[in-house]
Amino acid sequence: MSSTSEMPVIRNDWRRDEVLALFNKPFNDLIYEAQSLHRRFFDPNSVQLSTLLSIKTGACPEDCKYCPQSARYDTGLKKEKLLHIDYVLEAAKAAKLSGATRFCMGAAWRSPHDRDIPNLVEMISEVKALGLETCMTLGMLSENQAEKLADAGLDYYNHNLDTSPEYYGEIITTRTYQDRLDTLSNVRYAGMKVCSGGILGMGEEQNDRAGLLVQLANLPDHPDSVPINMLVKVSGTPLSDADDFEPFEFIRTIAVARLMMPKSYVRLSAGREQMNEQMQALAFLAGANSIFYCEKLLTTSNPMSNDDLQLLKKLGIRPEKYDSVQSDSVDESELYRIVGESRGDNLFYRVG
Ligand code: SAM
Ligand code: DTB
Ligand code: SF4
Repeated sequence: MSSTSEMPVIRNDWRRDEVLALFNKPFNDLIYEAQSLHRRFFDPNSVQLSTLLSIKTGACPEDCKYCPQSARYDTGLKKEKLLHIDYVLEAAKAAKLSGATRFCMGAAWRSPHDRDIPNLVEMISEVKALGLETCMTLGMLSENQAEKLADAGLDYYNHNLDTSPEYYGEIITTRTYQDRLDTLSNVRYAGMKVCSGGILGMGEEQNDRAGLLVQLANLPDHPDSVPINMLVKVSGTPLSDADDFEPFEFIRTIAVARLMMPKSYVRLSAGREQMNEQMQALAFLAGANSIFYCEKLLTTSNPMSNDDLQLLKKLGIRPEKYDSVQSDSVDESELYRIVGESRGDNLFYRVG
């Protein structure tokens, strides 16, 4: 039983000064505290695997300075209309076969058109029928649109705050911070799980990283999933020449997110291809317990699945299972054998 003077672990009243104090603890103390709290709520040797698919690519009217999909920047990206359901299902089946438990579908929209909703509803129900959790990220949602996606059974909706309220205007001018908070509130109200995080390495200061985490942790409920992306610098975007982000500061941000939102999945998200194995291991030590898995993010590349499985194996980390998947799916060792064979190598190991 905790004494009354002790701070509760789940808090929605974080102040920026105390968050900055966490950021500035000695590295070993910070990581130790984050890992200790992590162990109270999660299996420390388990990581959730989500696979992304871009279901509508490029030609986005928004001006997010990091994004290769904005129509305002010449990034050489081939634009594509909303994918046919058959293509989406093939990709979802492949993701499941590779061991992912969640399938995240992303569209380069400011917000979905109402005419797209029936197609999206079909994608949700058919991907779910494969035994995968579903997630979508489609831009801003009205209350009504959020309800329709929730009724279709969408498990998660991803909508990032990206950075602090003060720095936000340096990155995006075509929608406001409040627009983003309103979408998160519509998603929560409709009963879907919230996935929301941000991007590091866009020229923001530590104060902005603290500000982002304060916004996320002081929402009425902590997001169920918190993606922490390292900026992927794409040629043609205004942030293509941003300075490299300091690796230890990245790890510190993961640890502070873990301490502020102890029950949330903290996802080591975009940018893993630019991180070595040691850095990813430190991110897991700091409390990250989810990754984007399979060779592509939305439009940029991600580490090869086999490399990820080899890393998890070296660290003794098991891919998390999804309860409803278990009864009708091949067992984990079989999944690894299939992934290994499809790459023509001999990756076959039993986890757990
Ligand atoms: N268009 C929708 C939106 O913005 O909400 C959904 C797709 S958008 C690509 C999803 C998220 O991907 C963005 O909010 C941003 O956090 C992340 N993202 C986009 N480009 C990125 C990059 N170059 N590096 C890291 N993260 C990126
Ligand atoms: C999130 O926070 N990161 C993902 C997902 N949510 C949609 C997207 C990363 C995109 C990286 C750049 C690209 O591949 O286009
Ligand atoms: Fe469009 Fe989303 Fe990219 Fe912004 S982040 S330009 S809204 S696809």
